Amino acid sequence: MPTLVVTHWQTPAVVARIEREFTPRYNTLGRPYTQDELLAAADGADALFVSSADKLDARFFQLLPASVRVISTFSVGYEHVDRAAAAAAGIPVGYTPDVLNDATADIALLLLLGASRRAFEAQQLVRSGEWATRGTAHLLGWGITGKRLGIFGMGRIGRAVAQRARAFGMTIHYYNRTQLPPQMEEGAVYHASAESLLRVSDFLSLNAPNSPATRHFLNAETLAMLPHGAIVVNTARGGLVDDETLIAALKSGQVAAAGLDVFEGEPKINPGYADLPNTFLLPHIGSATVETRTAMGMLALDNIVAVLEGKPAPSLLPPPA
Ligand code: 8YV
Repeated sequence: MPTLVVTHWQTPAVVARIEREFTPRYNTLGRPYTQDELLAAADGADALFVSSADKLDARFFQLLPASVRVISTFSVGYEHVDRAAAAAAGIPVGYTPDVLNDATADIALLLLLGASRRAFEAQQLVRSGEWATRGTAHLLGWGITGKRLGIFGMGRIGRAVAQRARAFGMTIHYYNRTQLPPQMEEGAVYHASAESLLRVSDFLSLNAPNSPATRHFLNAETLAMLPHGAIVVNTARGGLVDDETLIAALKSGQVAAAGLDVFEGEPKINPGYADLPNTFLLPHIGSATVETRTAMGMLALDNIVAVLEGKPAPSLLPPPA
């Protein structure tokens, strides 16, 4: 059986398959491998099952043992993989698109509602025992029905967010590099520029990948384009947001509330977020359901098995631009 390095925890169903089909080498350190530890573990292995915590840069592919024939990452995001270096080394890299669309879009709606209905403050009131009166002035939030939701990045997850938000009576606007065909837009209003989208976004959902083009997309200049009192949610990557400027906007009221599942530099987050009452914060759990994590693990393994058997793999990373 081929030897597989597994760098992170997997669900019991995925582990059972690994045990059936591979000779596994598990990371038992209780933390991600350093790059050198991963390279050492890869020595003599046929395949690597990694995650976004593993940095697969040019150095990694230069030093990768020749035994390794395929790598698959347990993520849809692939900013941790240098695709040009992988291609130069002749190593196919699989990833896990699609299977996490619904789970991640669910979390976007949880953030949207959690932020707009002030769920953090409400939880605190109940749990602290300070909820003493049946006051009608308590914790007034902002309704979502009839509001405009701007979606920055109308890919698979963005469209799943749109589908859910429509059911809440929101009007969907979006910016994407290319306009979608009408059957995929389902009535959503296309904006050819991000600025135009921002100007109408009562609510803004970030759903674009992290790249040099999207880094710090949300900054002092773009936050000022939002309608005053907008609500921002992010299930994509923390790198899309310039934290200090969002925190300033949350303090000034330009942004009424933010729901964030992802953070630049996570798991260390800018402490300014935790000090604010108008943030609803989650620890990157967009894909964290048993069903989704199992589906991601199975897809990652499907990629590995296909390449090892010389068959077409279901989801390899697109070639570098
Ligand atoms: C995972 C993710 O939590 O798929 C992605 O890109 O960010 C999440 O689904 C993460 O990759 C697990 O390491």
